[in-house]
Amino acid sequence: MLVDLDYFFAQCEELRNPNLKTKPVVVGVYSGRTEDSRAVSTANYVARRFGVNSGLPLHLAMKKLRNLDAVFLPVDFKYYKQISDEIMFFLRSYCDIFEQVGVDEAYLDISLKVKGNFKTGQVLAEKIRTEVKKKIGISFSVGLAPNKLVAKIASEVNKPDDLTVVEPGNVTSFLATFPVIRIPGVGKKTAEKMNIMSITTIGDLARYDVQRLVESFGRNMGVYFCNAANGKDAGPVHEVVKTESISRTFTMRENTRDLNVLLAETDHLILSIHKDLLNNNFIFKRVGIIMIMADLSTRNKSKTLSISSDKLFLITKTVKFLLESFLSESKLKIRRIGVKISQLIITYHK
Ligand code: TTP
Ligand code: MG
Repeated sequence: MLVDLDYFFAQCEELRNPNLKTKPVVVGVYSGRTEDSRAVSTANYVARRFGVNSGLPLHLAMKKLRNLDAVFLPVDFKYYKQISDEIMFFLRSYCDIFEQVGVDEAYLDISLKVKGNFKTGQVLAEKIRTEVKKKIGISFSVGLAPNKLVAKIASEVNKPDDLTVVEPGNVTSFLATFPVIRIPGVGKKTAEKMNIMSITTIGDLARYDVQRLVESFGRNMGVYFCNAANGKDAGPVHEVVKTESISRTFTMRENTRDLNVLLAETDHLILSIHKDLLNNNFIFKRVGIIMIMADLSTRNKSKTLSISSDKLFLITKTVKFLLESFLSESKLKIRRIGVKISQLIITYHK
């Protein structure tokens, strides 16, 4: 399930002042140095009927809503965050794996909970929507689908306050008629380029030769567009973990700059870290080394990988790379060495 809270900042304002519900409500933010550069952060659906959407310069919003008893409010993020936290806490209790992706958006993996049954999933989704509305007073839209990509697109179809279910057998027909811009990662420019190639709908894209897509958009994006258009997305719902990192350190028997001696010690540290990682179902994205030098100063070096992983060899390889480059930069001997992995994510779908 993808849950996206409806017109979130503005709905929060309506929650504390229900009189606003029937009026156009615009929450604005300072986007620059002068008053004139203020833009609409979000607007309720009453205001949207007059063409007022996120990003519109505030003075234009005012023009569009002149004489309509519209209400303009500043952003009170602290208050919105409080409401968001309350909802997210509640949503988390209803799923197997929870991944929050923004202040008003979260993926819920409910596969185990509903034993893969979409009808049961639909009942659960409706139950959650009703409960949140009753308990907290906020409405949201849900996309329920076999994977994150389709759930995201489905959540946008019947906004606000609705549930869209796409069962596995209906994925490609569901996607086919939407414009390509609905695919996450297809922006205005990419859509224009696709249109020139006679690709306007997701269906057109799904039928297009993947090799030609690769030629036009590069290997990664070409393959991604082809998969996405066919409703394929293997990305798991994963929880970003609060534990920032796992690290181990070791004091060298004697101060050294010998790469092989250092690698022999880091190998032990890495094995221990990796065991911890597997036991907790974590994957990591960043690998670092920590050195306490002979003069007791501390140095750090780290590298972010292109994808999250649980692979031992990636830690070993990165540590070696970091140590080599560190030794080429510093002349001092190392007294204590440490290895750290961070940007951890918990996953049950390895
Ligand atoms: P969205 O979920 O994109 O928008 P929304 O919740 O207001 O409306 P919808 O019913 O279509 O989901 O963004 C969530 C919040 O993030 C939104 O309430 C305000 C903020 N935001 C901005 O501040 N600026 C922006 O340009 C956008 C898109 C959102
Ligand atoms: Mg929203």
